[in-house]
Amino acid sequence: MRAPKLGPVESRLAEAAAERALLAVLIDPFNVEPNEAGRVAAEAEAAGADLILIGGSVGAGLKLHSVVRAVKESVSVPVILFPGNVDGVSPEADALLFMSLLNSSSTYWIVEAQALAAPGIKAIGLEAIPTAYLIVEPGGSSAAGWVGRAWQIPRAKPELAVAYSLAAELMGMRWVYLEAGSGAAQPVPVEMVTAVRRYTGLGVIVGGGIRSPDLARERAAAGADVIVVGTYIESGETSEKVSSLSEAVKEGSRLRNSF
Ligand code: 1GP
Repeated sequence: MRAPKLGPVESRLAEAAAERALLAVLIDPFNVEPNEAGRVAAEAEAAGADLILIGGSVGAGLKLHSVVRAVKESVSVPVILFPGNVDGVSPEADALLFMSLLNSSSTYWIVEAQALAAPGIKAIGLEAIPTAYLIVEPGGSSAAGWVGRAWQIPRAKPELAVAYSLAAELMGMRWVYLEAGSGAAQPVPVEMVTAVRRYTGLGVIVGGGIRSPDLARERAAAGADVIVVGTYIESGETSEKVSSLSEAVKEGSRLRNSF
């Protein structure tokens, strides 16, 4: 057996997240043209985004590659894929969240899509970051939850998020993505973020419905390592919004580190 070793992108993220929570800007390649994606990513980086995620629940087909290329040409922060299915893989990216939707009721989203994609990922040498993907209420009715046949975790049951996260940790995953669904009316509860942070050693990624600096600050303070924002930024004013979000995530991190 070869001892597992973190890839360069994951090492960089883990080291940076140990200092403070990171802000990820999510670009859905289905919604945007490559030039626009490059411009938004460059503005986001200049305003303080720590990484760019690219992906979505509905595949963008071959357009994914041109969006990833345009973003890569525009930024120096890591560009990481957030695949919605087997077609969410591109050799142009720096790494990929290799996700299993652990609370899906379909084995396809837990392991079959991953098995179908894995040989291709290995063949192109793309860094895969092992990540549990958990859909939290109200995410069951979001695109990711509906497509992924998620048996959503109730908002009032942080212990269930902890149980799934512990299972992920014992299975060797290193990150958990707590997802309330794109455009969610309510983001993942802070109590759930705190509980997963407290009872597991996983890196904690939180996304879905974070549409204000306050919501980002609270989740960074609760122990999130990465705060993901997509929809809020899609409506424009990228620089202003990312700058306020970045400040809020830094402030939240100071509270997190004072626990
Ligand atoms: C969705 O968690 C991401 O998969 C981001 O959600 O679009 O609501 O920011 P928003």
